[in-house]
Amino acid sequence: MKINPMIDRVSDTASRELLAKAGLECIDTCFSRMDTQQNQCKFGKTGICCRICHMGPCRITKKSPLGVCGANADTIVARNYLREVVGGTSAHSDHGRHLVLRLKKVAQGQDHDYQIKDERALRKAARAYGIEETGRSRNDVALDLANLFLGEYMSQEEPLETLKLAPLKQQNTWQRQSVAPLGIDRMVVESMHRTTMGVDHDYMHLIYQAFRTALADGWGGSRIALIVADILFGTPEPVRSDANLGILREDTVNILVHGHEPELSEMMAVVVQDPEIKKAAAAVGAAGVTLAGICCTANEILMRHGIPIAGSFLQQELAIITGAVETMVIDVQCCMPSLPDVARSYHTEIVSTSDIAKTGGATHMAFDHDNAMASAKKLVIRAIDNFKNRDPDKVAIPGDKRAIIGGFSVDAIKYMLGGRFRGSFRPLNDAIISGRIKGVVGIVGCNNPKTQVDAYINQLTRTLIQQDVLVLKTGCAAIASGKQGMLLPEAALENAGPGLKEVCEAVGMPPVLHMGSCVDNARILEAATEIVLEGGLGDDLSQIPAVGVAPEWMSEKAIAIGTYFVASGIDVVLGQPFSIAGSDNVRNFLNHGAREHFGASFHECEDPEQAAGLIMQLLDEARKKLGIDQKAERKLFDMKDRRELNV
Ligand code: CUV
Ligand code: SF4
Repeated sequence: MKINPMIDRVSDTASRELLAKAGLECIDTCFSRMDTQQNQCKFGKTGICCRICHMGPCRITKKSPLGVCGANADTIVARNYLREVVGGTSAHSDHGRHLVLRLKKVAQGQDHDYQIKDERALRKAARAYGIEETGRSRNDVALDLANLFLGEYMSQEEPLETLKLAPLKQQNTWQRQSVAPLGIDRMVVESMHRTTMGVDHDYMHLIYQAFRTALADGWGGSRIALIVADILFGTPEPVRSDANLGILREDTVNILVHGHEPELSEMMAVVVQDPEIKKAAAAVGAAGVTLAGICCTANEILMRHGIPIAGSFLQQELAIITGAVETMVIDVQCCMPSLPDVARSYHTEIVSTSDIAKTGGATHMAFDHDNAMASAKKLVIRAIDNFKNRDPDKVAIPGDKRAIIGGFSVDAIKYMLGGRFRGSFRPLNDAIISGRIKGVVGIVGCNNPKTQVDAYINQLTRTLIQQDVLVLKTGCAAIASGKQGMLLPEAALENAGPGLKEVCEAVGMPPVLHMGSCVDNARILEAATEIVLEGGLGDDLSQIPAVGVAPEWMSEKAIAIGTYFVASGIDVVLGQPFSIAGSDNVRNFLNHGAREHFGASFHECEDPEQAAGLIMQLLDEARKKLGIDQKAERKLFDMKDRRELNV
């Protein structure tokens, strides 16, 4: 789909200005490369291209319905789908693994730069996993927890311990359907084995393995990643900041951190406060150092430090085109290999830092985890040194930036709802039962240059809050709302329906909640679990009026996330379909059949208004089943009402 003129591929003014600048300066971006890639392969798109062995590649057509080995479309599509789930699961889980290994070092006293920042979170997690914590030192508890988490990766015969954090009935569903995952690493290796030539050919068997593997992501790697990040870096609390490229400053050294793993960015956030760094910046004539984030790293350091978000996935190239970025630090996931090419036209240095990720043309400076502070400092000093190379003639920083509030961990939501001493989801459950809030919808995932950036996400968000739906956000979908000013309670409340507005005002909660990065989608499951445990809305996740949406997704990670949502009983609406259209059987199961076994399925919907209609219908169905579809009296009960009710 060609969107013309070029600048209409993006929505916000900052991106529009920079895309126009890219045109004038003849800089290629993903948007122009999208055109070069026109007529993308329809075999790939529908999942019927197989490259698993070298008798192929094979593609399925009417005339050639079988690959050389005899594999049909169902087998090929299901195998490809499973491999994508494996890709996504690996990404989140490896991120989690790195954090667990860090926690272990900290617990062993081998780490001088990181500490256990949130002891309460540590002890809470320990209790959840049945680790004795009373009267024990925090390092002892942390070591046990780290070892337990490593076991979650390595377990060969026992299902994941983390599954026990789900409602009991949910666990039973997974048992009954035989999708309770064993160790994360085992699931990934086994899935790769099963999809290699001549192994697993039954499409249903393959889909079930995709569900099992995805659960090892949502209730394994991702959940573990966020638990450990909270312990090491602090559980997020609501924090004010700004979003969009207007946060860059002409008079400061500008450093962007981009990617996913929070270890380095956390350290950078600390280092830029160092008086020595401020002095070094002054020495090169800069007013200081501006640190900001791109993609999910942005979400991580926003949530914990209030550091501004420079932009989302499809703004990574545009950020460099401002001409005002000294250094872009990248690690893993969603960092485009084009970055050094774009940077070549400016003074920006792209520095890759992860041992597992190098990019041609980027400077590689491996992040020394054992000397994290010194490593982060080195990067900042290098950026300061680069300030003198900035060409003022090439600088154009857009004015667009919006105030935002982020940092809504489940603990923070509980606190908002009930206060420090009686934090609970009760007020939310009551609001859902009374119909003031119709349901909860998670809008998550990436941007994709196939459609206008942020357009679907933002329109859907508005329509849903107008219809009294509480919206939870993560990833680039959260950044989209931020850039539109919708992460500010006042602005969002203006757009909210009367019921949602009433509740949000009563408890002081915005109607659109920024819950973090991609791994933080597991926080949405955690919130859904709290709703179930609080009572009154069914006893497993499939019964609560909740839906997940990935409007503009592009990553394999989104496929894993969508799959673990459905496998957890939560319906998922996709703005563009998975690559499964080549098999009616696979598509039918994912879009319909899954409902019978898991209580949820996928839905494909390319139009945001239609999606909103579908979501309201799904929420209404859930409400009807729970018997809460009758219009409740539109009044919050006070103490007098309660006494009269005799409760
Ligand atoms: Ni991990 S996966 S584009 S940064 S949300 Fe953003 Fe989020 Fe998708 Fe990547
Ligand atoms: Fe072709 Fe079968 Fe080999 Fe796939 S596994 S490439 S379908 S021969």
